[in-house]
Amino acid sequence: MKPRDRLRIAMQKSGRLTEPALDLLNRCGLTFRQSRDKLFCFGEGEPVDLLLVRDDDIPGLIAQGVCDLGIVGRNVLSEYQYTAGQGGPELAEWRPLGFGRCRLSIAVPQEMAYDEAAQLQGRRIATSYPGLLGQWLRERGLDAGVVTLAGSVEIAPRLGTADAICDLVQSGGTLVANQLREVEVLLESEAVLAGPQSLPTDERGDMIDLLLKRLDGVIQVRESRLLLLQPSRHALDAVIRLLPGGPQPTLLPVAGQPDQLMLQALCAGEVSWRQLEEIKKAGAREMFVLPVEKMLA
Ligand code: PRT
Ligand code: ZN
Repeated sequence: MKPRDRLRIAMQKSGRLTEPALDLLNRCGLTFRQSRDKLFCFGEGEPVDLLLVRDDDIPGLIAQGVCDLGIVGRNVLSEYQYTAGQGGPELAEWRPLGFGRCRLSIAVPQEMAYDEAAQLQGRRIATSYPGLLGQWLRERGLDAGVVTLAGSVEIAPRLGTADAICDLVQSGGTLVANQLREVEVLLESEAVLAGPQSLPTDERGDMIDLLLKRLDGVIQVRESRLLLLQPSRHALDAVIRLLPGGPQPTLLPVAGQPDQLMLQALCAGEVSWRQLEEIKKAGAREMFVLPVEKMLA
């Protein structure tokens, strides 16, 4: 294949991952001009283009070298490795992206007794994930019938085509609506940045490197807050002990108030009202919690 000098990222054309994936790329400073057929989006600033496809096609496109990276659910990536991708190049999960969270679980009809996996022996399980389910059964030495369905897996037990199902669960609402209950979790999933095991050695490798750094910054700030407050000098130790996790805080003098300090701390994750109230009680005032927009370590 002719070497490309622009990076190409595959993402879902239309579905649950589309909006958050595009938002994430935008936050990394990547913007795109959408083409008329909406399959290919040309990158405006950086040499990075998008290919909009069905999520199931993403691992294959990376394996074939049509795309350099892809944003896809771990569930789809892992399933590909066990099925269509077997014998092909190994794909790597470069970064977990923190959206599209769900789990691949086995669920049984509510009235079916279930205490342990051995009870699935000889049963029929409907799924769109035969690779992952097959592997899970093999690891436990279980022999169960895997009924592969493209969709509407949850109605299989009612139709009598399966005794149990193995499908994605998020809130659990679909299971409840179909009188099923979750009994085993096979995989915790979220959207991931997928790519080949090793980076290309040309400019695309450099571009991926840059993108990964920006991505790390974006993911980190998404979960970061900047905490500003004024502790009195004598309460400083007590206040610092109560700060949520993060790097060492910065301390500055406050003009005209020798007993006061200005403290600035980066916190990983939310800072709750309760935490603020406790810090205040320990001897701080003028407290602000600010979102962080960009960060480059
Ligand atoms: O057209 P294309 O093939 O691209 O889209 P798709 O229909 O295959 O995918 P889509 O958009 O439904 O999901 C894309 C990805 O989102 C999945 O591969 C998962 O990684 C992730 N994701 C997160 C989910 C869910 N949550 C989810 N709840 N994918 C599917 N579901 C379905 C699930 O299959 C079940 O039918 O939602 C139902 C369960 O939801 P709850 O909330 O009722 O438990
Ligand atoms: Zn799909």
